[in-house]
Amino acid sequence: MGPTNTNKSFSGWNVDDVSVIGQYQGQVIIGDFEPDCDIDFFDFNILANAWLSVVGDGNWCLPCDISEPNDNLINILDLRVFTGNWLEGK
Ligand SMILES: [Ca+2]
Ligand SMILES: [Ca+2]
Repeated sequence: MGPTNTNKSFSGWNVDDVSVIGQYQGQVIIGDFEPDCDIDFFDFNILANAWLSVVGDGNWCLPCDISEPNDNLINILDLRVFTGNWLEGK
């Protein structure tokens, strides 16, 4: 099949119907709240804004609840996990 244009189209599929789309296959880093594949002060800022929040609080941040197990509270247990991964990534 050949390419399509405004003058003529072919039955079935055409070469310009094919596209290649990349997909990120990298590792998810726990604590990468600002998802850019690293853990830095941007992520810390998000954790700090959610500090001592619980479910239902205005500053609650579900992704920040990274303690094991999750306990619906953002506190030192989450900070320990976060600092353990500090500067991971890029
Ligand atoms: Ca990040
Ligand atoms: Ca927690």
